[in-house]
Amino acid sequence: MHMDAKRTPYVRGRYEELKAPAVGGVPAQRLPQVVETVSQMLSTIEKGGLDAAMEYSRTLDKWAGESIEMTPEQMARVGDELPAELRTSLEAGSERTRRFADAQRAAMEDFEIEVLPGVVAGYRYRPVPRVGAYLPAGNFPILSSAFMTVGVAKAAGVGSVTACTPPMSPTGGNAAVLYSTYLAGADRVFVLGGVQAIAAMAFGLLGEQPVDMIVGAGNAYVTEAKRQLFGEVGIDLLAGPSEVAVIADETADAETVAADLLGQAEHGPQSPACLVTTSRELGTAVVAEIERQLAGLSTEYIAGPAWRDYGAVYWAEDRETAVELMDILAPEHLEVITSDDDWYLDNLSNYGSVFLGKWSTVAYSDKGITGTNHVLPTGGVARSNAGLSVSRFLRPLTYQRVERSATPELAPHVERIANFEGMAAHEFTAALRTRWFAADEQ
Ligand code: HSO
Ligand code: ZN
Repeated sequence: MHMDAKRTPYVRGRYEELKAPAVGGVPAQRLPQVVETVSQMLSTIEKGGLDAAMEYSRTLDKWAGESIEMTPEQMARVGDELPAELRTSLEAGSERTRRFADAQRAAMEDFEIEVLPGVVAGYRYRPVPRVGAYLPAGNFPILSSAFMTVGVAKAAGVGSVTACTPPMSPTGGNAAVLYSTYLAGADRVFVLGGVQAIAAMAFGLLGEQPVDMIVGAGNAYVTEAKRQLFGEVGIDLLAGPSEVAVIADETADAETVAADLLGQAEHGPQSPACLVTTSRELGTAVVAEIERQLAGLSTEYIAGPAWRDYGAVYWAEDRETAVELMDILAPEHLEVITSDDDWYLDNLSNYGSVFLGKWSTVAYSDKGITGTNHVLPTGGVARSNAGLSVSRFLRPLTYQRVERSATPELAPHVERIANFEGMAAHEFTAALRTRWFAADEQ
């Protein structure tokens, strides 16, 4: 997410770097060793089928169980051992994410216009038939991921949603991840992780046809598997390290800004966190406050290196310059803590999801508690793509209806263009309509 000194963009106003990243730049994607390993695993699994996938699960994830599919009876009981309060919070996250997605679905209306007299065109939204959701359970088992992937797919009307989550013990998955998956309404759930899970879903090894689309974040190997399978199967996006950026002015307080920057730096040692501020005083105070908070943070071993290597603070002379800088960064998450947050909302263009005001924080959405999705574009991809939402699972499929009377407005154009291109068969399809029309055929 950081601005690359070699490609310093044109920004109208003045700005200065108050804290430069030590490394900076987006962490390298497509590491040759990862590319090679994943490619070999995919071809082994494509040839060897489920047996090969299971073999990887046994060696890489120490799976020792019989069936990897959770039965409906097992799923109904996965929450039994969890603390009741945690269950309540997960239920809140699941329910709110679903509420937001249901409302978005209801707002997505089919569309039809008369393009010219006698020609009607439109589209109808149709859900992707089969979706596979990957639910990681590594260092941090992200409990809300199922709401964002499985739950939103179900809200979009996807008929079959298969979920895969890695084994966390020789015979089972992470109970809390599975409970979230249950709440989100997955149709089938498998305890299978990594590249083997992505391959099994894409190649149709789980007793069903291949899935049409794979969604959900994972480690570098999972992401690389999705990249290599793209084209064969639909992919939501390729997530890099989670990112946060904040725009703040002199009305923001350094403690809040520092906490929210560290709140995502904790994801990994390559997670960028960036502040753009119109107040030098605030910028300097945040740099000091981050060091103070890091000293007491149990995840300092992750957030500390992330901040030192990828953390940045920019001062911008005015809010227009702040917006230009931020639109270049195009961060995954963006917080705005200023005296006029709505002005920024109206003027910013590139971000995955924006959080307005000091009472809002990224973690609220991370955990599903405000209802918006946390599967969002990273590494500047927010310039071209939005995050996951029901619209990603719904395809606007077009149709057209043409009446006889419209023929003189259609066929001659197509005949002329096709003829010029040398596409004789195309030309004939239109010429045939002209002939029928002239013969007064109904
Ligand atoms: N920030 C992550 C999602 C998450 N973080 C969930 C914590 N829990 C990607 O948006
Ligand atoms: Zn997060």
